[in-house]
Amino acid sequence: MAGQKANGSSESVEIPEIKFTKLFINGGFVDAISGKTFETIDPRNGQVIARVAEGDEDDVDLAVEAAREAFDHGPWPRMSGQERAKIMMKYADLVEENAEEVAALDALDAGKLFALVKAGDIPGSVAQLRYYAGAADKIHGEVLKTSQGFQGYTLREPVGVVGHIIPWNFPSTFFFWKVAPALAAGCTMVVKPAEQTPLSALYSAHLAKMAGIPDGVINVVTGFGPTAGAAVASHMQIDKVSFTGSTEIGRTILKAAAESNLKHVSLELGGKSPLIIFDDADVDVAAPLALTGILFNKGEICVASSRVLVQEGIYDELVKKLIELAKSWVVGDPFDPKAQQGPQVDKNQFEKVLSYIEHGKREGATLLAGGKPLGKKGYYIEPTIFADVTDNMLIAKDEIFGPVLSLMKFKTIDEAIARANCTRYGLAAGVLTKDINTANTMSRSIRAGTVWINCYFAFELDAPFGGYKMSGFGKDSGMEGLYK
Ligand code: TXE
Repeated sequence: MAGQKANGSSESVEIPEIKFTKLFINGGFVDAISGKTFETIDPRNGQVIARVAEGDEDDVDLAVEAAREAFDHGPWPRMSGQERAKIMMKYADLVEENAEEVAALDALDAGKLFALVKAGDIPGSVAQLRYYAGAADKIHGEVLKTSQGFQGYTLREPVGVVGHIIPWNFPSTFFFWKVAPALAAGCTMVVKPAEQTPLSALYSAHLAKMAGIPDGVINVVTGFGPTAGAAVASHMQIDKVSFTGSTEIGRTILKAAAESNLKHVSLELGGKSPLIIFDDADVDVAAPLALTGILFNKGEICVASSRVLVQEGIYDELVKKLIELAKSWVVGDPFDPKAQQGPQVDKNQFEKVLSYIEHGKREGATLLAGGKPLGKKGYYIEPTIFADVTDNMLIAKDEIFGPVLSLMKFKTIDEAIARANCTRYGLAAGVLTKDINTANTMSRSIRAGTVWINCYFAFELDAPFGGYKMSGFGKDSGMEGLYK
């Protein structure tokens, strides 16, 4: 790595030189056809990190042409699973070897904690590549038991050219969550990273080339949602679009797919996940879990435990502990190893979160901690806790996507189930209890794709991930992520 020292950090983490800022199409880095570029901004200070090629419909056309050619006539879908696996393993090794540089790009672009990205997001991405590499030669169909003397079988075939539209909160993680299973299946693809965080996707495309992934298999078109993203969603030559982002844009994507070529769609959208803490839970375990459930990645995570429901018997004790912990929580420069929370990704998100905090105050929720921006520059926000939140308040209903926790008190298990389900979302939930019957009843009664019992954020490679209700449909991760 070369470059300046990370601003404000107490250790000598060097921020990387930005090497890749152009579109990656058919194995090479190219300017946008329009010649346009856009700024990617450092959320620590609002300054420009780099100017990046601004792809639009014409560039998406070129990228799809390359992906189409690579799928229809190229070697990738025609290789054996083992051959693809070998290249994917090499790709995983290269990501691992360059973990520090990729992590620094995500920290810089998204305000994510450098140490956590290096220790979590990047090893997780490497593991995804290795998991799906292992699956590449095990994609079988079935022999069917037919009547009347006929033989029948099914074959699992790659869906074709896939469009991946990804968000900014986990730039590398989502890149590999989407790319790895598609590679294993023999698909080719066009990735549209979020405009806030284009850098690690371009770097990862360069590593794909080094690993020997044939030209045209992975293409990356950086640019904005309404132009580049919309062109992916409505493209007649894309066979599937896999989207992670807001519910609002999820709806737009589905409409575009319906109105173009009826391409397959999978949507991983927002959430308003409840963490339900019963009287028999250990407060010393529950309080830190509840706090990190909302503050991890500064609340910019679709499964944040943004609603914490606490049974009345331990409510006071838990709230006291939670406030103590929130007060010692360190918000600071994402390159500083002592920081536990960096800045929100951009000015829009920063302002959105602050406006929800103001809503909470006006709606009559009790502010127990935080509630303000932090510092004079950058998009930092204090860890914020509201109590006495009712189900119909906006802060209980909308995905805030920031460090803002809504606390609610409940009496009975039936009340907990009803309130947990009182949301248009259904992505995840957590339950803390020592009673197996309570745990089982809750996990079957909560309408959410994932229910964690006595843990939170317990992501496993082989566990499928996806939502109910307006959190979307389709799956990422696990073998279902490969099949759906
Ligand atoms: O999301 P968008 P935004 C939620 C979270 C957040 C809110 C808004 O609540 O506060 O969404 O964030 C691309 N056609 N999540 O505005 O717009 C866009 O370029 C095609 C939850 O950033 O949905 C980016 O690549 N694509 C979430 C991606 O969609 C379009 C993660 C996501 O951006 C498009 C992020 C269009 N018309 C936000 N418009 C999660 N589930 O983890 C935008 N895009």
